[in-house]
Amino acid sequence: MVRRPASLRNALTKAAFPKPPRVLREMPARFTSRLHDERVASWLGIALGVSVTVSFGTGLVSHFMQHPAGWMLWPSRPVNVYRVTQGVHVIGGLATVPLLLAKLWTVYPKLWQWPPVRSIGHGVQRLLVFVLVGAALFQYVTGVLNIAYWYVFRFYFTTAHYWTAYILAGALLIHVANEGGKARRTVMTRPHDTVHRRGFLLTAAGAGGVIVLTTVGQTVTPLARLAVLAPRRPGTGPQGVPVNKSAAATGVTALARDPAWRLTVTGRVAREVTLAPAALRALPQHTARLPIACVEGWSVEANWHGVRLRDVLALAGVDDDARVLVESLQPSGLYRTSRVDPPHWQDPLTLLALGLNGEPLHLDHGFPCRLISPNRPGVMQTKWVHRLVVS
Ligand SMILES: Nc1nc2c(c(=O)[nH]1)N[C@H]1C(S)=C(S)[C@@H](COP(=O)(O)O)O[C@H]1N2
Ligand SMILES: [Mo]
Repeated sequence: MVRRPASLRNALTKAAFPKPPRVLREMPARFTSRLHDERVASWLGIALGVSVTVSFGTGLVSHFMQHPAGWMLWPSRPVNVYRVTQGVHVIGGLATVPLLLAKLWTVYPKLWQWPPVRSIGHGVQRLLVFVLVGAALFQYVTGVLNIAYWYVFRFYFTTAHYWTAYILAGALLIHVANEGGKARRTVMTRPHDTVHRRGFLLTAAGAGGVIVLTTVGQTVTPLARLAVLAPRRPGTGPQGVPVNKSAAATGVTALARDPAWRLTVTGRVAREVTLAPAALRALPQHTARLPIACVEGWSVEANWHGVRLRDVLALAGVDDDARVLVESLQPSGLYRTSRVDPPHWQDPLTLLALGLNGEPLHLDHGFPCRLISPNRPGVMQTKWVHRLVVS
């Protein structure tokens, strides 16, 4: 701790904070539970530290898969990487909420300490704790609201959640540097009292476990029936696959049903190609069993039927290192296009799907044609495709 000259300390405590207000003088009497204690706070802190670190790592994967820097080439295999990292991110994050609440409850008497600031060092430390708590609450609250489609916030979720993650990670790092040693020593020594910490900690962990059990079915299909808290479940929606954005919601219905629909390949190509539905069906047809893995944590595996993207690009004669922008009929919206890099478009499992689970593609799943590719966020599995622009 930073030591200040006694005169400055006295000035801070005596002059600035002469006497605590009455509510604060009476407050400590209300914190009767012995669970507001160092050991409980330490265990919860360690669990939160691990969980936030995992969320940060999986969150970065999610961000850079969706917004790859120019030099980043994500592999297309194993097909389920994104499904697993994003499932861990969302379900792990949900399970952490009770731990965070338990931790805040445990330490909240410290909020009322008097004087609020004892020295400059103490003031900086407290400020960092406020940043830590604020960033953590922001991440968990916006995360939960986002998967519940409750967009009460005015800002764009993805950007805010991404940048706040760095604030949270930085504040956590400093917090671990300040308190980590103390927490480690605390949990390493044996307690000699009769405080019932174990019951409290197990309750918080159990609440997290219940959340996992009631949401994991949104991505682990055999547990779908347990997924009572999950916003999306396998088996719901047309052709057994949930729909996020319907054709009606995006205003593509008329365009998608237009008999004049054609798929065109343009940009840096040897020859432009225009394919009618019959021409697409005349190309070699393939089936790929691949998941739709939404950023919101749900995922569903399905059988997709259609033509290989690489076969279509070969007709136009594209370079091996080409990048392809897949464009939707959708007139506007963030997810009307997606970029497909060589590892993905060269993968034989990457299809322009014309069918799903043995039937022609449903309008809400992207009829007449949608992209489906392994190890890729759901938002990049573009529906109602009509143009491939090569660069
Ligand atoms: N054109 C277009 N494609 C899109 C979207 C969209 O809004 N517009 N949503 C994406 C999202 S967020 C997901 S999770 C998947 C969902 O696919 P599904 O509706 O076939 O299940 O489609 C993706 N493709
Ligand atoms: Mo999604």
